[in-house]
Amino acid sequence: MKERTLLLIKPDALQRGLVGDILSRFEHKGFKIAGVKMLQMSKELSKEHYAHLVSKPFYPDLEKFMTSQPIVAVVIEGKEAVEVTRLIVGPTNASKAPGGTVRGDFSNSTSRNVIHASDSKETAEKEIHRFFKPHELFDYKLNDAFLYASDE
Ligand code: IDP
Ligand code: MG
Repeated sequence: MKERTLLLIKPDALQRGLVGDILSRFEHKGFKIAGVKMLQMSKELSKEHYAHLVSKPFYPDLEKFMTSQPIVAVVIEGKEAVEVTRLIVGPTNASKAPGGTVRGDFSNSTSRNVIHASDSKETAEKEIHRFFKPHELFDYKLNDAFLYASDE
């Protein structure tokens, strides 16, 4: 039940005033915000976070974009947080993302797709550690009885 994942609300979303709309989708789904902060990514942090993409032709644009303006990093907690969050976010190419997903509703671009979400439990652990110190994450009570049956 205590699964956690990392979201990054990207510079395009902050510039377009979409932070509240995006965050509310995860709250309304029943997830808990375990941590939240604004930061501006360095080039080094971008290279670490997107290590799987540094050799791609689009990487220079991705790095420039992600480091150009502040972002909002969020740790989301709840049942199957990694998988469900990816479903709410939608596919990488926002042009093809279904309506109802964050990317489908707010973007028509692959490179300016408003949000990042960890893609596996292992990645989530690493990414949370990359962006948050332990004391920046909060363990507080929500009454889960309103969200799930006790046997879920
Ligand atoms: P994801 O964000 O859906 O997990 P990844 O493949 O991990 O997708 O790529 C990370 C980010 O790199 C994407 O969200 C997008 O901003 C950017 N990106 C991925 N593929 C492309 C591409 O083909 N062109 C431009 N940007 C891309
Ligand atoms: Mg990814």
